[in-house]
Amino acid sequence: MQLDQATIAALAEHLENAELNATAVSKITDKHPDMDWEDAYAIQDAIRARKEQRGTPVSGLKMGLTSPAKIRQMGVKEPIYGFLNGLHAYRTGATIDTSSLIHPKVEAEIGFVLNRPLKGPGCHIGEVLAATDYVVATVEVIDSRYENFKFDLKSVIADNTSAARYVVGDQYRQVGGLDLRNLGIVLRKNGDVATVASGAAVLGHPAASVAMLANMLGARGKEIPAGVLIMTGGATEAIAVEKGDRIMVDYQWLGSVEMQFS
Ligand code: OOG
Ligand code: MG
Repeated sequence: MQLDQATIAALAEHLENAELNATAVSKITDKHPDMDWEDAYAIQDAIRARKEQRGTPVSGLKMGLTSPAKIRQMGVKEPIYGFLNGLHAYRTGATIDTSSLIHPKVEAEIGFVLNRPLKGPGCHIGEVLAATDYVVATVEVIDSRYENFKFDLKSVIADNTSAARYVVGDQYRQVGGLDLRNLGIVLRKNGDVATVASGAAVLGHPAASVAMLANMLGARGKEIPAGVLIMTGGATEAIAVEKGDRIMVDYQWLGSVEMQFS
């Protein structure tokens, strides 16, 4: 760790305020170029603790930067993880208010829910599939708190990986017999196809993303709990949305997820 506790607390407050006030700020590594990975996750943890102290439920975990499309778009190479805010969960068909967001984008993701906890090291796809209760179609609405949606890895980890809202489909499928690598995804914006992907875009297999999460958490003495939503990261690149836009994402075998922005 390079930062002291007071600086970590101050940066957590700064970034959470940017989220709550929907105002962009400059990336924190500009002022703290020496911060390290542990500092970045410590700031994220402090934001999580602030929310939990206020009674905000943490409803799950997310991986990010797990597909070539996202890596190309954001210019940062390594998978990262964050947490999901239960107050920001929506069901398919929802209307999402853009006035409390800075510059939202949507990305199609495959969600997993486990029936037992998983902890690395050594977690692999087979273990994830054996522990999966169901998979579900999800769309994440990301909203970086950084100006122009530009950041480096440490800044975005501290900013809870741009997590803002998420929308969940209404078909829960067991993984037995599902070829998750060949699960086709078509994302349409206002009726036009904006981007397409396949499950294999996510680290070769979306369950590999869950395994990587278990291993990343295990390295920090933590685990993935059973029963929470795990978002495996955008299979597609993120598509900017604004007031009036309609998004519909079709997932082979998992139904569709729709939302509109007001
Ligand atoms: C960082 C969050 C990445 C994903 O699914 O790749 C993410 C960002 O792109 O702003 O959630
Ligand atoms: Mg995402």
